Amino acid sequence: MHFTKSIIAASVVSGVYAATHQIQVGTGGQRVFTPATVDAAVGDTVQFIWVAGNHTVTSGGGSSSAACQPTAQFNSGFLIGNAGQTTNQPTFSMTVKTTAPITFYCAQNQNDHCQASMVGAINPSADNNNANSLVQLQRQASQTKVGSSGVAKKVTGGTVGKGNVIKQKREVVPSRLFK
Ligand SMILES: [Cu+2]
Repeated sequence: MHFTKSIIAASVVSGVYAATHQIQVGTGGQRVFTPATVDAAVGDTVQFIWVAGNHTVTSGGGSSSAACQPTAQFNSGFLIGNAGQTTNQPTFSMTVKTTAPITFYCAQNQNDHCQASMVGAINPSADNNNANSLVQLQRQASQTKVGSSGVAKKVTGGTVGKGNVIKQKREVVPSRLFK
C-alpha cells in the first residue's frame, strides 16, 4: 500500500508590512532603554525616543573588548529628552537591514551610563550564554572601566528627528541584572 503525501509549502510574504518598534531612552530619568530589546524584521523601523536626560544610542557591544565602544554601524549623538513630556521629543530612527543581532549602548560618561548596563539589542540572542544576549551585553558593559565609554562623533546610520511617545504595553522599566 502506498501513501502519497503532498506537502504544501506555505510561502511567507515579507516586506508587505513594515512595523515600527519604539524604544524609550531614559525612562523615568533612569539609565535605561525601554524595552532594552526588540525583535524586528528586515525593513522594520526602530525609533529611539528620548523621554528624559542626556543620552546617545550608539552601536557597540557583543564582546568584552567591544562593550561601551562604538562601531561604525550607527550613532545618534547626544540628544536630550524633556522629563514628563510625551510629544515632540528627540528621536533617532533606523531601518533594520538584518535579522542578526544589532547591539547598542549609551555613550554618556557622566554617571557611567554604559557601565550601569544602559545597553540593548535589536534581535538579541535568546541564549543567555551568547555574547549577543541581553544578559551578556549587560555583564560586558558592567565590567568596563567607568569613564571609558567611547563617544562616536558623527551621527550615522539613522535619522535624528522629533516624535511622540507611544504608550508601551509591557513593563516600563526593565529589570536590571547588573548594577
Ligand atoms: Cu544614557
